[in-house]
Amino acid sequence: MSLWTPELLTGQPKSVGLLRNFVGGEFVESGSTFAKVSPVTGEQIFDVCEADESAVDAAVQAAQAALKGPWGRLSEQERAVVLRRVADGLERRFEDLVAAEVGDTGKSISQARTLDIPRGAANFRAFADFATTAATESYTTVLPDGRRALNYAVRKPVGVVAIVVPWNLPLLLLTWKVAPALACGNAVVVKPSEETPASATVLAEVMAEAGVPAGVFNLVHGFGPSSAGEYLTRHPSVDAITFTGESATGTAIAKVAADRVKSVSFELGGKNAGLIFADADLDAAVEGSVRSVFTNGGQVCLCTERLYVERPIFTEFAERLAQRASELTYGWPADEATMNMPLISKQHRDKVLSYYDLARSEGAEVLTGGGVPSFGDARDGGCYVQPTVVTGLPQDARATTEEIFGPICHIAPFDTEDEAYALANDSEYGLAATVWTRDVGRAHRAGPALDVGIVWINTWFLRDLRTPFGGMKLSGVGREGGTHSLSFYSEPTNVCIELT
Ligand code: NAD
Ligand code: 6OD
Repeated sequence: MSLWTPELLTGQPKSVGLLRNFVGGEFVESGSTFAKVSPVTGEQIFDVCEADESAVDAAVQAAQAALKGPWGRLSEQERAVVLRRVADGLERRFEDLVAAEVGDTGKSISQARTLDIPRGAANFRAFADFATTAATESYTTVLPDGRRALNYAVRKPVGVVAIVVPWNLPLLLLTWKVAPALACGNAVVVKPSEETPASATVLAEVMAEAGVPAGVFNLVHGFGPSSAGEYLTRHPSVDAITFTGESATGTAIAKVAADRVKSVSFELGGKNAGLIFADADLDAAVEGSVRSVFTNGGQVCLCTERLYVERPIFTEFAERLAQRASELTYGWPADEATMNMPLISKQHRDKVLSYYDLARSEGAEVLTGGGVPSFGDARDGGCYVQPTVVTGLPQDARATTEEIFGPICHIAPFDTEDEAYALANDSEYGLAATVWTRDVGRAHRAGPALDVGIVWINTWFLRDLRTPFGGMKLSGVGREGGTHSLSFYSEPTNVCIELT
């Protein structure tokens, strides 16, 4: 019987499925199991096999063995054919992936259908294309004595890549790294979040169905410290680590990686600013800010948690944003109209609620929200909080400087363009910013002025997969996307031939 039933959408499945690790092309049980509960109801939905140290070692060895087989000798075009089969498979298993993703996260079915799952397949198609069309460098050298040489770079796989990802956009963030890693000829061991083991498991099924050679894609479930995440990132045969998650976890992994000088790519936390100028289309700025603050329950690294609004429109903007936040509909995930989703876990809900309390104790005025909704049904056992808008905090309050990762933003006024950039840049993080203006000159000034990896003008979370993606300061190390991914997931070797 399939594990991926529509019952998962209710957070109340009749039976609890077992999710296994995928090593060397086989689903295997290993070590103990842990319970995965629904954030919608708090009821258990899966038993998950936690990979112990020997299971992680077996996965890394399977990946090493796969690199010695045909996979390592395929051309980019041949690997691209396999990647496109994976994309086809993801599209064929679309509804299973929706059930898996919604079951694990409680996000709305409409978001899973329009964002999370389509991006999984799109990542494989995009990187199949990039890898087959990307050029490498070539130079002709002429020395003073007249000798000439041709230099050209060949791109080789890095080897075994460890991929460790979080729970907020599970399939999207996982495939964003698996697709380029495979396109470049690597073998991977992936460790999804303990909170979201399901869509990674469907991806493993799709890999097998698509004929990806055994050992090229391996999946280990478990936690971070003293569990699968740590065993994987400190495994001596892992050649590179790509990680998305909290900045503090990035620091822990960086220390482990430094011991063996492993190459790392880190996509980390954010405390993103939105700047609303008085000349902006106010309707668009309000609706755009509703999206950028509250999408996915505020649990997107790119979400806006600090809004700065030019003083003449501050009061109107704040009132309209608070009104729209209070209107966002609750509902079950299977209801297309649902807009609010639960936070991922009780632990994360407690953290977010502690920031609601902290904001109040630091002197915030709560314009809307600030508490927990009540349903009178099974969702009262879940992890919901109210979308919240606050104002009145100083720039250095903890609630305005620390990443909360929930459906809350603080609004403050500004008077000049330079002040707006200074306020936005006054952060330890540097991931994303959004600017709302109709002034073309300002739109072009904002990019260079803001110390972040991505600046959106009059939009949010619109992504061309060829562009560099990553963060500055505590928000990350390196860039992925298009040729930037190819640079991380491959090693160039320069070949120099003297032309006699
Ligand atoms: P997290 O850092 O707690 O966990 C992420 C992953 O790392 C999980 O799989 C976890 O099991 C694993 N892990 C934890 N400790 C580890 C360790 N010591 N060694 C190895 N692995 C370890 O993050 P989270 O709570 O799952 O996700 C939320 C965070 O992710 C937020 O800070 C958010 O901003 C960030 N994020 C960043 C981006 C980006 O692109 N910059 C995207 C999504 C999420
Ligand atoms: O769009 C992407 O590729 C991407 N990496 C998004 C990250 C979202 C963070 O939660």
